[in-house]
Amino acid sequence: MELKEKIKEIGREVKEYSIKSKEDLESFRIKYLGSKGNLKALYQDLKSVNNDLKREFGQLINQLKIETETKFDSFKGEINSSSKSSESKQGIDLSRPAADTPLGARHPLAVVRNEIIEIFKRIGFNVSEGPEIEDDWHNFSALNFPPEHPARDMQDTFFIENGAREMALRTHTSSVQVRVMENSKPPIRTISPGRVYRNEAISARAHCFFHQIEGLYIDKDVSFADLKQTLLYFAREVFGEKTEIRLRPSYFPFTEPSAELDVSCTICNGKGCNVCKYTGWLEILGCGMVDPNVLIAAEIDPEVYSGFAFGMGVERITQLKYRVNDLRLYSENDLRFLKQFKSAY
Ligand code: 2U9
Repeated sequence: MELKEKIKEIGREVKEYSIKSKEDLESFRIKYLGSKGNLKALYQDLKSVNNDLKREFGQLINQLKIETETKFDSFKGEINSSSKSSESKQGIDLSRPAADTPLGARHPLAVVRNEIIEIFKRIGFNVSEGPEIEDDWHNFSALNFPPEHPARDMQDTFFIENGAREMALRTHTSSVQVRVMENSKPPIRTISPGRVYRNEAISARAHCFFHQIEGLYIDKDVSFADLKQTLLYFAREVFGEKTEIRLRPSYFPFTEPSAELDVSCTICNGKGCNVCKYTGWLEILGCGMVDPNVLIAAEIDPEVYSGFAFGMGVERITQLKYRVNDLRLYSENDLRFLKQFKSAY
């Protein structure tokens, strides 16, 4: 057979060669690519071809070699991967339960914050958020803090230089509610959860930041009775339906009259124990009717509208619900502490 015919014939064979197993693949390699294989023989034959045909035939053999090697490589890949997966299929019991993936838990403060948010959402409150770096107006002046009020003192507030303008880390989320009042019209029913900052030495009972939820309701004819009933509903949702409340007079610049809310002790149900210091009551939040000066600052007419407001520390509520006695635990990221709070929220 003429060499050109031979090359074509081997080309056809290579194309049609059926490779179904590792053994087929090895036979294919030996037959065409091996040291005594057909391609080697073709190169041998090429030596005795006339010089003027050498170039053309050489190219044909090179082309065939590439096609043969490509076929070999692609079948090699296929056979390797299919044998691997069939091996692993045999090695694995697919009916076994999957390996346990350890689930994280929400932070206890987030659990309690979310629970409180849901309680107020159910009675028509929305949620508002705002900046943690505030100006004097939203953190103090609009909330009826006089210029000389001690809360503005360096010892209580973290001040920040911002060019010519002095800013502060907000000391309460009431500043968010000032913004809500400025940007919307009554009726307003909003709660503002968020982190707040106070310039305090860190101890078991104090931290330089903590979390608040403040509430604000402004409409026509909002009364102290509305405040009391809202807080009774809240206290019973958080601490159980047998919970009793009492209000004690207090003072805040932004509310008048102001009060503090106690709930019957969740440990002894009011009988007296060391948690409530034998009083039967636990203080949980501050509240009051929004001071007319605060309404005026936000351009809401106090002759037409009235409102109530309240504020609570999420750490305090969490401490009472889960008996956490050291505030530092909330920010130390100790997994032994954090893992204990698996919850729906
Ligand atoms: C506006 C007007 C009034 C929110 C209120 C309190 C009382 C209060 C403290 C509880 C513990 C802060 O986390 S705490 O240290 N808060 O006692 N907060 S009334 O009054 C407002 C809010 C917004 C516009």
